[in-house]
Amino acid sequence: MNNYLTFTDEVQDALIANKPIVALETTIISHGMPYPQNIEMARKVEQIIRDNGAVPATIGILDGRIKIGLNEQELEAFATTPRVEKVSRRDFPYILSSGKIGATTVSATMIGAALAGIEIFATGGIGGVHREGETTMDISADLTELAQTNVAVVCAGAKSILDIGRTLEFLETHGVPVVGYKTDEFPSFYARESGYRVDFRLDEPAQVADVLRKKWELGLNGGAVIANPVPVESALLQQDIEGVIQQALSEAKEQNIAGKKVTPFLLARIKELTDGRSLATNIALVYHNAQVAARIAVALKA
Ligand code: PSU
Ligand code: MN
Repeated sequence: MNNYLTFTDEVQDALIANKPIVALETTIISHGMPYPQNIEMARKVEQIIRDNGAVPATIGILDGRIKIGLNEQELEAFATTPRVEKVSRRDFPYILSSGKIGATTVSATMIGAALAGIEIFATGGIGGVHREGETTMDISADLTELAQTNVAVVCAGAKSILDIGRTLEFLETHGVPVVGYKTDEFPSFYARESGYRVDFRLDEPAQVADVLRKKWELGLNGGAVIANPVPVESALLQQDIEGVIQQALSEAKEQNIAGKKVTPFLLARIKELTDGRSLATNIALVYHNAQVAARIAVALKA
């Protein structure tokens, strides 16, 4: 196997036995949620994947190695170390070379997963084209990764801190299928609605697995977005959260927050401005995505 990868025994055994595996990212642990909710989420999401018949592989960069699967001590390091680097495709080689601790975003986790031969990845939401992205050119590297790397990302859509319309246009141009899992509407992370439709709706894990199999067997390289709305009981309403999002966005502008600091800043401010309700929603949707991702991973091996 690859010279740069270190596997936990659990993941290594699953790979050898051709068992279903679901990749997980570390940026949501290090930059997406506060301690201690982040470590509780990180542990529980792994358990949900096991309970649904797959093996979890949380991915991060540590000691100059790409870790495919983390032990308890490593998970805690990502949850508690004060200045963990946020790693997207651009940062990957430098962080590996430096020996620093690097939390992988969707783009970097897809790279790690693909190197390890893992096809399904569960997260919260993908990055996208930011609002005013047509002038700032702030477009997440998650989108260009989805254009080229063969990993399906199960997520609750894209946050409405983003320009969802342009995000979907970008994905279309780059040939990335956007599948609605039991939904006709593309979800907006905290909310089940966005005002935009998905390209295709599928209601069964086996159907999703079949689409992925056909895409990759045809050599149509790149990922897919499997959009899975947050469960009703945990959802916020888009109309209720829009004001909070506007405020967080204008504060980011006033404080000249730019580059990779934008998304973590907005997530943290939205949490404060909703008295923690957005965090509860965030955690609930990650759990739901893990469950659906595990079922798709199982179907893909059937
Ligand atoms: N969505 C969340 N929480 C997060 C992120 C997205 O709900 O922490 C992270 C993911 O790791 C995603 C990254 O890949 O933000 C996108 O960052 P940027 O917008 O800087 O590309
Ligand atoms: Mn950005």
